[in-house]
Formats: sequence, structure tokens, C-alpha cells
Amino acid sequence: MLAGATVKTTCPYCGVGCGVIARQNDDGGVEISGDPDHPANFGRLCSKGSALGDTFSLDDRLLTPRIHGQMSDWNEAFDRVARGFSETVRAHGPDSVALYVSGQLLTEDYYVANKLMKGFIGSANIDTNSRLCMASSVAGHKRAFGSDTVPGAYKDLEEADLVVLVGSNFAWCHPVLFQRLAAAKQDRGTRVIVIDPRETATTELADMHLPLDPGSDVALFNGLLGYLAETGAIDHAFVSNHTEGFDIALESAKAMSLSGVAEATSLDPIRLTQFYRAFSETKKVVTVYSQGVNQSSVGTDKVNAIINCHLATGRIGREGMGPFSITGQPNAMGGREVGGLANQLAAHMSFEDPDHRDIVARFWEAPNLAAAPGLKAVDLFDRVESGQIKALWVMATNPAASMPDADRVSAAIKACPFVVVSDVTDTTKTASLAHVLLPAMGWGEKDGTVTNSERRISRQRSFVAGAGSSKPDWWIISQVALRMGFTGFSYEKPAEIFREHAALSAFENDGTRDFDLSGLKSLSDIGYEELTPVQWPVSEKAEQGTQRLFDQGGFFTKTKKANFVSVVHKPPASNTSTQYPLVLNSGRIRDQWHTMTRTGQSARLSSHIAEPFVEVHPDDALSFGIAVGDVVRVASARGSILAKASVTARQSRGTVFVPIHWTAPYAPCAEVDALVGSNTDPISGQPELKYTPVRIERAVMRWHAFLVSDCKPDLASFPYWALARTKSGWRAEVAGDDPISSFPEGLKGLLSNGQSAEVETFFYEDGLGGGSRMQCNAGKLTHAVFWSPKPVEVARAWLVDQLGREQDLKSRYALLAGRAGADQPDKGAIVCSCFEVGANQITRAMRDGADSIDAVGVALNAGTNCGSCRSEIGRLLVVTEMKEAV
Ligand SMILES: Nc1nc2c(c(=O)[nH]1)N[C@H]1C(S)=C(S)[C@@H](COP(=O)(O)OP(=O)(O)OC[C@H]3O[C@@H](n4cnc5c(=O)[nH]c(N)nc54)[C@H](O)[C@@H]3O)O[C@H]1N2
Ligand SMILES: Nc1nc2c(c(=O)[nH]1)N[C@H]1C(S)=C(S)[C@@H](COP(=O)(O)OP(=O)(O)OC[C@H]3O[C@@H](n4cnc5c(=O)[nH]c(N)nc54)[C@H](O)[C@@H]3O)O[C@H]1N2
Ligand code: SF4
Ligand SMILES: [Mo]
Repeated sequence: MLAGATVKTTCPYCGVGCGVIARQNDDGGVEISGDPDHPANFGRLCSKGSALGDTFSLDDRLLTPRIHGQMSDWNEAFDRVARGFSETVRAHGPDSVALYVSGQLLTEDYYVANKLMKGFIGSANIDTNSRLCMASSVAGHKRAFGSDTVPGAYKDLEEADLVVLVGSNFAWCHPVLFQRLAAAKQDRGTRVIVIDPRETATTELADMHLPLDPGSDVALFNGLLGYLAETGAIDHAFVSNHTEGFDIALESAKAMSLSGVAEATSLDPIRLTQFYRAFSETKKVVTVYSQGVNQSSVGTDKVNAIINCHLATGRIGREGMGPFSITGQPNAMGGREVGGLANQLAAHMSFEDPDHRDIVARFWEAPNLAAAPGLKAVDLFDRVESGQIKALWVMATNPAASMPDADRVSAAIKACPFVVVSDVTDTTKTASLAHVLLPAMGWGEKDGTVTNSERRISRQRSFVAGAGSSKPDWWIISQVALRMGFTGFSYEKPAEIFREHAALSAFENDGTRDFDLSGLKSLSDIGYEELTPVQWPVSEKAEQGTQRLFDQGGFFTKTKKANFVSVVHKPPASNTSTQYPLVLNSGRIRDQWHTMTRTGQSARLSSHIAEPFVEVHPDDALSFGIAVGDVVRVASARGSILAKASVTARQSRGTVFVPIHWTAPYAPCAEVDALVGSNTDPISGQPELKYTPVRIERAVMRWHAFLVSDCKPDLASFPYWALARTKSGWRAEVAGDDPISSFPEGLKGLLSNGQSAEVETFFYEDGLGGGSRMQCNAGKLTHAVFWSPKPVEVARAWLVDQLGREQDLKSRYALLAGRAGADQPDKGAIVCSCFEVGANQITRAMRDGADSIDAVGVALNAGTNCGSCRSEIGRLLVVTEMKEAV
């Protein structure tokens, strides 16, 4: 791309699928802005999207193929992979090999992977991290609609009068949609109800928050169905014309009385009735749901309990109405379209239907189409462990860290005779276990399509050359397929693959299958290049795509009617006990993405929350002897982790929350999936990632330290450490359990020996076992270490800013004390990562009269770019007002 040139593409993070414009700077960097024409975001971006330009560093990139850790080339790597897979299949049959892929692949990559495995190798042992993410929604959709169809569109969130968010931290996980909802609320007074066991940034927008007991959503929505029937809110015409099974579903819903629901959910019956009334009386309701629903041993039932209420009221596929499963990854939806899940065939066809198997086999000219569904993720890794799967290829996901029972999964991968990993980096735990490591092109380099939560297909376009010898995933898979001797993989460009995918969706379809891209099957190369975002189905009847489905019925069951599914409340698969009395919930934070391979590269994004934490209710903190800032050991029947205590009444009593992001290489001690067990939903196979019985205790640490350094410190020897990038180096939190009398022995290696005349070291000890030590080179700060027997209290954001700066005598005193002088007040923890505005600055502005989120924006710019921090600013406003009222 030439300086000044722009390319339109899409964001590689969440399932909102925002349009992005990448512009080449004169200095070789890339400037990112929101695409005003993209219908997902109309120009908006969240903090992660805005910081995409920070993630092009080659620091951690995998640049060449590696075999057993040695640099290699593509020719040798392809031979190895093709031979490894062919020989295993020959000796042990097709089911002895497996692919584990990801919603972060493009549709074209995904299509080829699925075709290779199901059509040519002849096994359906290809599953995806979407099993951990969307599988319950897929299963719930298929039970209700006969197809995996999301009926509505984003616009519905703006046209609804009530939006119910169930198990979704919308503000942090789908920030641009959250902003669209917040704007609609301001414009038309949309009511927002949040159903989540804990208070989150999302509950800031809510008119009502129902902190139900974890796992009790089926009881809540069954109660709603009963209430709708009692209050005459049923749309009898819709129910009788377009659905089946209403009476039985209603009967099982009514089996639990209102007081029974109140008991099962621990919600106040008055609040319950208020929610039910709001739902019953409001026609335009959208119910958005995500991982608090899906990641459960009753996830599929939760999905159907929600859909039942929308079918009963006929509120589906109409303006401002519908159940809305929001996807997590950028291409979770595309993966479902190509049949990336082990129990699906391509193009939304199913193994159970012999005609579908026949259609796919003829279309692909597949010699060996898999006859039955393959293994779902948890079972798949069990078979790796038991040795039945002997060759495994992992693409664009990090199962050694993100699967439940991660340590077991990791040991299983380690023991697997042949492991191939395709990734953009070699720093992940899974990559470290690969025999053959293949460098894939990443975002900005690769080219293809993705589908977002509202079925909208958009192009991801390349605008920089691939780093090193990296190649697109579709090409890597095709080359291996060709070397395994299969025909049908001579693709030269993604457009060809897309046309084939579209043609398969249209093949002998005639309106019998929801997924239909017949209108795109003859797209020219130029048409593909210029493709503008479009919602499927795209057919002759709907050339411009389809915004909504099912308002007039037309479901994809045999009878064309939707099914009510009768569901009953069941408690989660595991129980708390005296040994493990608390429930561990896990999820996301605003500025990190999964195992941090991309977002961890950005200093801006790392400034929001820089270490792993465990959120504990104050009463639980008291009974388990935990104070803010303690290092806490969280232990389950599977293992234990360490994280910093965050004590807050936003967490409900009896539950704790740990974010999923910290794993190797940023904080290996805090990998939450080391704790989570592998219970799954019996229908979808999705693991119960939100409900693990645990206990917590204060981990005895003899000292704590905070440090900033201009080079990456090696902290591997400490029991607790968390590393984060800063603008001019690194920051870290460390704790040790060895006794110390002064500067912790293990940290000494961080400071250079001071050989050079330019290096000066200065230090301070407080006589109580704490102190600080600094180093400057040529007058500029290169290292600062603070230690103390207690959690270290210093002005972290300010210290991070001092790194690399010239220090005079006066500032050195301030540095040693870890406190900014009065002339340079400490910003406090960063809230707005776009303008690097901290909590202290915001509260000061509030005391000086800024009395609204917008007024804070005027004073400090905070919240005026991407807006992702607006709910946290709102929260500070409440806290500040409360303090002032006291
Ligand atoms: N910043 C950021 N955004 C992301 C991602 C990221 O890594 N970082 N990842 C993306 C991906 S892949 C996904 S899947 C999505 C996930 O998006 P979300 O599903 O919104 O995120 P989570 O934090 O996993 O969980 C959502 C909420 O479910 C609640 N919950 C737990 N148990 C229950 C329950 O029993 N009932 C109910 N009703 N709620 C419960 C949790 O308290 C939590 O607040 O986010 C996407 N967006
Ligand atoms: N306890 C608990 N566990 C969870 C969850 C939870 O809420 N709680 N959530 C689950 C969910 S919903 C999800 S989606 C998963 C996410 O878990 P993972 O999929 O394991 O997470 P990522 O860190 O995003 O892994 C993606 C990998 O793909 C690489 N990559 C990026 N782009 C490309 C590319 O173009 N090609 C290739 N080949 N590689 C690429 C990245 O470097 C990274 O290593 O975690 C699941 N695990
Ligand atoms: S909401 Fe943020 S992370 Fe999600 S697609 Fe849009 S810019 Fe990317
Ligand atoms: Mo996900």
C-alpha cells in the first residue's frame, strides 16, 4: 500500500464485525479508523479496534516454518505434514487424525479445512473453538427453527423498546453494539434489563439488573413463559400457524411456581414480576444472549427457554423483535456456515439427512465423505489423551490454554505422536508443543471473508505484505491436501474458494435450506474484491440480502413450523461442597482479547488492567481472610492459580470471577482453565466454563514488587508475576514467598551491574523491609523496582510514564518514593485508553464540576474517541457523588 492509500477491511476481534479503514502513514505505520459506510458500526470503533495499528510488531511473530524447533522451509514442512497425516490414516484409519480450528479463521480457510477432513480424509474429526463459544446457540437454533439461523439484525436493537441482555457483558465484549444501544436509549428511551449474576460495565446502562444465581436462566425464562400465558400476551395466531409443541412447553414451564422461580434464581419475586411485566407489556423486545447462556451444562435448554418466549409472542424476525445470539469471534458465524463443527456438514447441511450427505459428496466429488458426526472438542482431546487420535493439526486457537482442564489437554497434546500448529506467533502454550509449526498470515495480511452476528458477510482485505514467509491458512491447507494426493484443492485465490462455497450453498437448495448464497456464486474476481457487506440469504429473490427471517413463519423444519422445546430447570453439573464452597465464573475484560497474542502487544490496551485478578464479594473476602491487593490462590478439584484480590460488592456472594486472558507469556500462574472442569452440555457438547466449584485462600507472599524496565524482564523464577507492555518498555507485578531482609535477591539480576560510567543506581530502604531501587542511563530512567512485605502502593501510571525520561535530582527523590510531585499529579489507573486518562484525573475533574460523562469528555477528552470507557466514567460519577453525599 502506498503512503496515503486506504483499504477497507473488518476488525479481527469480536463478532460485531466492524468495518475498518486502514491508511498507510508516511512513516510506514498504519492508521486505523472506523468505516462510516459499514452497517455494523457506521464509523465507530471500540478501544481494541482503535488500537489495531499498535499490533503490527514483528516482536513475537513466527516467520518461518519450524520442524522440531528448527527453522525449515515450506517444502519440507508440507512434506512432513502430508506424510504425518497420510501415514497415520493408512495405519490407523481416518478417525485417528483430527483438526482443531477456530472462529478466527476466514471463511475460505475454514471451508478448505472442512472439505479436506470431511470430504477427503473421510472423518468428521474437525471441531473448533466455537464449540466453547457458540455450540449451545447452534443446537438451540436447530431444535427450534430446524436450522442454525439468527433471525434478526443489529438495527433491531435500535428499534426495540426493551432490550434484555442475558449472560452478556455487552459493554466490554461487543462495545460498538453497546454504544448503538446506549445511543438508542438516549434517543428513544429504550429500557435495558441485564440478567447476570454480577454487576458489570453493562449493568451501568440497565434500568434493571437481575443478579440471578449462576445457571438458573431456564427457571427464569420458564417463569416468563408461564407469566406471558397468564397475562394474555400469547400471539395465538402465530403460535397456531407457525409453531408446534406450545402446550407441552407451557405445561413444563408452569410446573414451577413464581415462588419456585424466585427460589431457584434467588431473585426477589417482586423484581421478577417487574421483569415479566416489562417483557409481557412491551411488543418490541430483543433478547440478546451470549456466554452466560451458552457456556453451561444446560446451555441449549437456556437458549430454547429464551426462544420459547419469543415464539409464544410472535416476536421474531420483525422490526425491533427477536431472540439474538451474539457471536464472539470475528468469524464464528462463517465457521458455522462452512460446517466447521464436528456435527455439521458444509453449508448448514446435516449428517442426519442422507440427501444432504449425498449433495455434499456429489458436489465435492468427494471420494470418502464422512458418514457420521465427529468428536466434539472435549471428547476430541480425550481421544488425543487416550492415544486414539495420533495426528492433530491446530489452527488459529490455543487449546492448551483455553480448553477446560487445560493442563490435561496440554499434557495430551504433548504426548500426541504428531502435532502441527498453524499460528502467527510461537509464544503460545500450544505452539510450544508443536512438532511442526507453520507461520500463518495474520490480520492485515490475509484476504477473505467473515460473517458477523447479524449474518453479514464482509471482506477482510490485506493491506500489508505477509511477515517473513507466512502464508494464508487456505493455501497451507490446500498444499497439504494436494500432497496427500487429493484433487479439488488447486485453489489460487480466495475468490475461487468463496465461489465454490456459495455454489455449494445453492446446490439443489431451492429454498429448502436457510444458508443460501446463490446470488453470489458467480461473483467475478472483481466483484469479490469490491464486495460490500451483505446479509445472507442472498438469492435471486433477495439480491440485496436479507435483513430478517421468520416473521411469516417459514422455518426450516419438515413442517415449516418452529418447535417449542419443553425444558425444565436443572442445577449445574457440578456442586459446591465444603471443600470447594464458591462458584468460579470466568470471562473477559474490556481491552484484552483471549490469550493476548495481539492485544498484549499494545501498551495502550495493556494500561487499562495490567494484571490478573479475582473478584470477590466483601463478605467472602472477610470469611476467607482476603484483603484488596493480596495474592489469592484459587483452587478447584483440577488445579490452582494465583491472581490479585479485587474485593467488590459488584460480585455476588458465594461467587468469584477471574478473567480468561492471563496465560503464558504474560502471567502463567493465572491460567483460569487450569481450574475449570470438562462438564459439557449433553446436546451441544459445550463446556460449562462459567461454573466451577472452587475455594480461595490468601497465598502467603513474603514480599511484593512493582517494576518498570526498558527491557523485558525474565520473571520465570517467581511464584507470582504478571507482565505488561508500556510505551517505552515493560511493567510487572511480582510476588515471592522467600524471606527477604532487603532488596529481593531474585530481582537483582534485573539491574545492570553499572559498569558503564553513564549508568547510575540509587536506592532507598524504609527500614521496614521495603524500599526502591532505580537505575538511569545517561540521566534517563531505565529501571525502577519497588518492593515491600505488603502489597506495593506507588503511583503506577506515573512511574510508567517516567520510563526513558530525563531525571533530575528532584525527580529522583520523587521516583524513589514512587509518588508523583504536586506539580505532576498521578493519573491513577487508566480508564480511557485512547487518551490515557486515569481515574484520579476523572475524579478530580468531577470535583471541579464535571457532572456528567459528556462534561468529563469536555474537560479531559476521556470517552470521546471510541467510547468504550463511558460506563466506567459513569460508575466513577456515581462513586464520587456518593462520597460527596456522605
Ligand atoms: N474485550 C473482549 N471482547 C470480546 C472477547 C475478548 O476476549 N475480549 N472475546 C469475544 C468472544 S470469542 C466472545 S465468545 C464474547 C463473549 O462475550 P460475553 O458472553 O458477553 O462475555 P463473558 O465475559 O464471557 O460472559 C458474559 C457474562 O456472563 C455472565 N454469566 C456467568 N454465568 C451466568 C449465568 O449462569 N447466567 C447468566 N445470565 N449470566 C452468567 C458473566 O458474569 C459475564 O458477565 O466476547 C467477544 N468479545
Ligand atoms: N474458562 C473459560 N475458558 C474459555 C472461555 C471462557 O469464557 N471461560 N471462553 C471460550 C471462548 S468463547 C473462546 S472463543 C476461546 C478462545 O480461545 P482461543 O481460541 O484459544 O484464543 P486466542 O488467544 O484468540 O487464540 C487464537 C490463536 O490464533 C492465532 N491467530 C490469530 N490470527 C491467526 C490467523 O489468521 N491464522 C492462524 N493460523 N492463527 C491465527 C493467535 O495468535 C492465537 O494464538 O476460549 C474459550 N475458553
Ligand atoms: S466492537 Fe470493537 S472489537 Fe468488536 S469488531 Fe467492533 S471495533 Fe472490533
Ligand atoms: Mo468465543
